[in-house]
Amino acid sequence: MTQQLIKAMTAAIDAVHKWPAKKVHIFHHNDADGLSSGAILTRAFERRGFEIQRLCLEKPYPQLLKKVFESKGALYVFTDIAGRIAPLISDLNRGRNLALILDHHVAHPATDPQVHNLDPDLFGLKGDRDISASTTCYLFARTMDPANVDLAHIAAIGAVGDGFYVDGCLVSENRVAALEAVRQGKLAIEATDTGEQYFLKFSNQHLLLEALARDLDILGAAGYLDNGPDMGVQVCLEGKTAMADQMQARFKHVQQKAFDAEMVRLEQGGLKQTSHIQWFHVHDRFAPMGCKMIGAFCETHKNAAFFDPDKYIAGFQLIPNEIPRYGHLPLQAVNISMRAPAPLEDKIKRGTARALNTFLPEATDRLGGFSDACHRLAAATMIGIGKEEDLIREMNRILFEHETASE
Ligand SMILES: [Mn+2]
Repeated sequence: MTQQLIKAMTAAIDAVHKWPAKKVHIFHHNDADGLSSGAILTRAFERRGFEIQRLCLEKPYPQLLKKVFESKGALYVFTDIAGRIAPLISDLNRGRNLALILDHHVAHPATDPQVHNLDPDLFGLKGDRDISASTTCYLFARTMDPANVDLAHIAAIGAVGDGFYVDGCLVSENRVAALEAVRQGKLAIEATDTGEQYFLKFSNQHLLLEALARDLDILGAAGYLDNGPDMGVQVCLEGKTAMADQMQARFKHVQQKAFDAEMVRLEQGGLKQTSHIQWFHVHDRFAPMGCKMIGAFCETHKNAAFFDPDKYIAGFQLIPNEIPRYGHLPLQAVNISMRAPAPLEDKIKRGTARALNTFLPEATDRLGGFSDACHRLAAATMIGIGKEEDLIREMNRILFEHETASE
């Protein structure tokens, strides 16, 4: 499995070396895994003498990809995003640019020979257990140059950030990378009652990896439009600094204030009830934070007393029409994020209620929206502004059809 992946990586690296461009555009996600992936690729390509242009994305917006792939001769690398949409990227590219995808989400093969989808999901590895995007990037970097083995500890940051453990421990390729970092004296593993804890040892710092990953999530998400992602990448490469701590505290404060205000609003009747779904819209009240804040809000507060425990929760947030470092992008879209209160979550796990990924993407498709990563208990998609109520109605329709069909 891993052998096949390394073979495909070797072919992609050959293509990179034959490609005339000496500038690489790295598109990475904004959570701890995406930031550490961006950091590993930055270092690996820098060492090969490439000029680096990093773009941090909350989602791989088709509108953005369309513009990006209008160019010719460019070198693009996507990480922690885009594995699933390799066919779309292939259609947009049509041989004009060289594109590499180092994601670990469920993937589809590329259909353009100039698009190399190196998502381990296509090589028999499980992205929600065996390998994070950061570990995928680490394998890629090591294949490019064995000297990049010194980036193993950064792979561990992303693996812990995504939080995929078996019995509380990193496994498979994630574990191999973590043990390599231990061998180099950059990581310490301590056994606990429930598994393991991981500590990162930068020159004079001893950081609990889980806490570092949560800090990176805040830098990347709450600080998305305010240079948080670049600071996150820097922290991955060089460790924490007073400036990083200050920035993170500032973003956390903004987030807390916005979340508290929204809770008051919902308690005072801001929540709309429908047959199966309770929903609300924060419009631009979470600005200037990124559009994934609505997911963080739903996740944090899904068990609040005012939510009906038997209904799905849906929150909408306007997506900013701006991509940091790229500029204006008229998306005119809203992000919807969904969760379930604990009692409904239990029913989904037992199979007596429908999982979010069985109806949100379908309803989104019917309205011409865009879905990327949807899971059973957490899901998000995007649709055009003004279609919010239609989307709720469409989902209720699917859920109702299911009910009557199973009666
Ligand atoms: Mn990831």
